[in-house]
Amino acid sequence: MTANGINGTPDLQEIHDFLIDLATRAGEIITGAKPLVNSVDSKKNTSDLVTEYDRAVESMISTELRSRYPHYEFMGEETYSPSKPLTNAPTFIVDPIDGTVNFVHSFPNSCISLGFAINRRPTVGVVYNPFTKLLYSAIAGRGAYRNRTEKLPLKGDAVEPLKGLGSALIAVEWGSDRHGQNWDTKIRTFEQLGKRREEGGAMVHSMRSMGSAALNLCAVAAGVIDLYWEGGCWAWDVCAGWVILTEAGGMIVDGNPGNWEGQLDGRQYLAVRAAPGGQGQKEIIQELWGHMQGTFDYTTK
Ligand code: LIP
Repeated sequence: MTANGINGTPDLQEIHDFLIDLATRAGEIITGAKPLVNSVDSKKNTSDLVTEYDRAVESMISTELRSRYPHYEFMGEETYSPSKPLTNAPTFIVDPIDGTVNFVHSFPNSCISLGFAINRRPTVGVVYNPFTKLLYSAIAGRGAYRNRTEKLPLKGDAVEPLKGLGSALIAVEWGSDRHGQNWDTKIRTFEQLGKRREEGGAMVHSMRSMGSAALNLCAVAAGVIDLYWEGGCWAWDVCAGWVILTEAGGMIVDGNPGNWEGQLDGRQYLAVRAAPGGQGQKEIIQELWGHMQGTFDYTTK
């Protein structure tokens, strides 16, 4: 077996350890930065931001990964081209700064999200918030951990069954698509999830918008958030967090009703935390799907 993919099976432990090393180095760039809200560049609109630090971190990470693993593919948020979609090939899937809006406002909830997928299945994941120094990581089949040693979910055997939306804390995100069908679906569903039961709502405990898909998935993996529902993310937002969540006993399905197999590049996701024997996982997914007001459509946007 070789580590660099020239022959044989990828050495997942070696990849995991290298990704942690890269995330730590990237963290130093990010915490040493002084982004200016008023001079930041935007991409498709004023809430879709990119900074020189996103570009510098992606450049460092892609250079290192291409040099060490020249036979694996690379997909990164800042260099992505729709003409090179995700394939079955072993692929590093990287978001240099997930939570860029938080980063430019110095709101300390951003991370480096480094994933590795084989046959489109998230296989290694490393998510590192350099402001809180919390590191989440997992290798498929080998469990998920916080700061390398604390097994996820954090409550371990004491993790509670899911009792439905009425006692759930849910992560949702506003995203940067602020018009049309996808926006309407989000906003109307937020209202429905929050509204009291007498009026047909789910009256969830509450909703949180923390601004980073990868950290949301890690919060669900840790068990401190029960569900995370979003449309509009990309594979680099979710690849690393996906394997961390599923290794922690969580599930991830389609953000639209009915499809129990979430797609890595599907752009709409519903994640649910671990429960003893999976108690209540499927039921709460169906309950959320049942409360959706409309559906997402990212096929043409
Ligand atoms: C962002 C996500 C955020 C989501 C945005 C965007 P970025 O990633 O993590 O949760 O709502 O649509 O994808 O742009 O900060 O890397």
